[in-house]
Amino acid sequence: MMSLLSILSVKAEDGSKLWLRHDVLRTAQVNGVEGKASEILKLYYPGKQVTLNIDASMPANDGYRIEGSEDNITLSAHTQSGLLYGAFALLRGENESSSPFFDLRILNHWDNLDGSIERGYAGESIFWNDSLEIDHQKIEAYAMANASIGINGTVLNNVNASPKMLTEVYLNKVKEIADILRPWGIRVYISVNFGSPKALGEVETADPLNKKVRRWWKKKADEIYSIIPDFGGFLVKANSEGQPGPFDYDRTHADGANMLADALKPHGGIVMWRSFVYGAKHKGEDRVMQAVSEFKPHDGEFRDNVILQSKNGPLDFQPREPYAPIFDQMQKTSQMAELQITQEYLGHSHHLVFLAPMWEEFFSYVAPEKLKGIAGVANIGLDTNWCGHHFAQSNWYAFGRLAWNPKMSSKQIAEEWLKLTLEDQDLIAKNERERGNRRASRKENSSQQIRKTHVPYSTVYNSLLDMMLRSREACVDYMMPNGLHHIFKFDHHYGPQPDGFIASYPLEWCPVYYHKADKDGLGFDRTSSTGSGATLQYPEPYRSMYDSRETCPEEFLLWFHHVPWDYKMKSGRTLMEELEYRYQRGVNEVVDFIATWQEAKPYIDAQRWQEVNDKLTLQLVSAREWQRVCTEYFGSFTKAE
Ligand code: GCW
Repeated sequence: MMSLLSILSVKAEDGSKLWLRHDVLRTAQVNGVEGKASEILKLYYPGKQVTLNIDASMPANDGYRIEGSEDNITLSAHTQSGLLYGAFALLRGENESSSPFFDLRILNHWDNLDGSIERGYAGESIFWNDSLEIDHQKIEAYAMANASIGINGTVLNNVNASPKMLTEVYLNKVKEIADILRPWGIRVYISVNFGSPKALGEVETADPLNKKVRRWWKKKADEIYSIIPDFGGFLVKANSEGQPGPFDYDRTHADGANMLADALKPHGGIVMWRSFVYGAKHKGEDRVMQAVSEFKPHDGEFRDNVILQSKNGPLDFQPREPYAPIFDQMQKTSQMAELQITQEYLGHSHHLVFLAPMWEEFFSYVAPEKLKGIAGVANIGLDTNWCGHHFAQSNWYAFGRLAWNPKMSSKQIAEEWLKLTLEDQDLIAKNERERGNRRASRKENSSQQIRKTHVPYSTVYNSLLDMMLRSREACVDYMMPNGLHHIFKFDHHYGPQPDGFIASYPLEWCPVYYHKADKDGLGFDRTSSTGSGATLQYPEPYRSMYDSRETCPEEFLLWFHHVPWDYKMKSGRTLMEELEYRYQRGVNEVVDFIATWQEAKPYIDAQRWQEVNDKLTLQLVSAREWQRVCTEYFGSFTKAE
């Protein structure tokens, strides 16, 4: 068996070990059931006596119970996975029992079969490449990382799915991957192309009410389960951004989803049907309203193994959006939230942006109790450090921890991640010693330099924590403050293009459609009286609050209102002055992050320090570009005659 040792004995600090940097091998006495949990404990848990115990009387989920004293612990769970999660909790130094909030804690990989990744900024796919070779070692390391934060499912391919995924060659690869992931408690799922039976030339149509089509999917499901008995199910993007779907045959989303659900049902599989739709049935309507318009009439029509999967906001993973009202509107349909871990609109893998505060904000509007599960669009690729930016690892980590417990605070998550991932006890000790020595000799030499480079670790730690927690708001400020949205460059969604308009493109892709700047003011009027009426999709108290310019929170002002340039904001500044102030504040934050990182230098290994520093330099260039382009562009309207 390939040992875990070989997975982890990678060179010093290149980020490849993620938050699993237990490099001192210790022996622990482990009694009881074997499996990944005992393997992990044997390797990493300090010479302690841990008894593992499968307890069928515990609730039938992945929870665990930790009992006993420090050096004589009993870890119990209903499932093997529960033991594994408990083992990782012990490694994090926890001693409390816990069980997962969501049963479905799933990563979505937008990986194409040729190895490229849609909106991936950390190298090629860890699963797919033209030679169809599976890197077992890599995938096992991936599995362990996921298990360590409680993730229990993964969708292996892009929602813009190739019909080839359902052919024998690829399904055999899915099986190979499933076999590696299974011992780590992770199920595999795949994205399917709705038009597959037709695209593969096996049936002349993909009409979901056609008997041959239904038979085709049933047989396909049987085939999949014959090789992967614990297969999870399908994720589907239908009639969205050019993907085929039931509308092509004048059928409904429910017709389409239910056909797939019926095929999977005998095997216990589920369908995750996405609500990310626009430009199909309700073309011309305000884009943020279209999901509710399309799905609401079918609430109650979906099978019980269909889950509607919606992005956190009604538009598209912007740095800040109000929550998507579909979560309130669909009352008889099971729902999941889709969060984006990869930073498509938040600076790719160049910007340091910790996303947990954004997700915490989402859960403050949409109670986790409303949801059956949670999906995160992965930021993982073949880069040595997995995520492109060392700090982007914290977003993968945060997603897993929130999927386990959506009530965890982003501060708690950041603290855990920082300690596990960045702290180096030897470096801290060495520098604290040196600091002591320097202090002693300060009488002779009290230069600024010494004081600057030798900030105590506790101060540095607090600044790093603070930097992470402020980073998302900073990004909102330097990109799109006060409710501005989707003013990105067309092709890569990295830099600003507020003047973006291409006549041959759908209007919903053009920045000018979203900010509606003119000589009178700025912002998208979505009010019930003079605008699109999107506010009406929200229940009270949000409906009235968002509908009125006076009560609308300023962070969403330009999302819901077209506001005069000289409108007085709460700060006393005019709208334009406020925007200028926010853009500057965002840039200042990045300057401050760079200073924090400088202070942290003595406490961080050289390679990771340098790599993060290089990225911060780029982030500042980018933040300044956003500031300059946007303030100049919007400013030009205030000067218009
Ligand atoms: O925001 C858009 C992205 C597309 C993505 C789509 C979706 C997978 O720019 O790249 O396609 O969302 O979520 O389906």
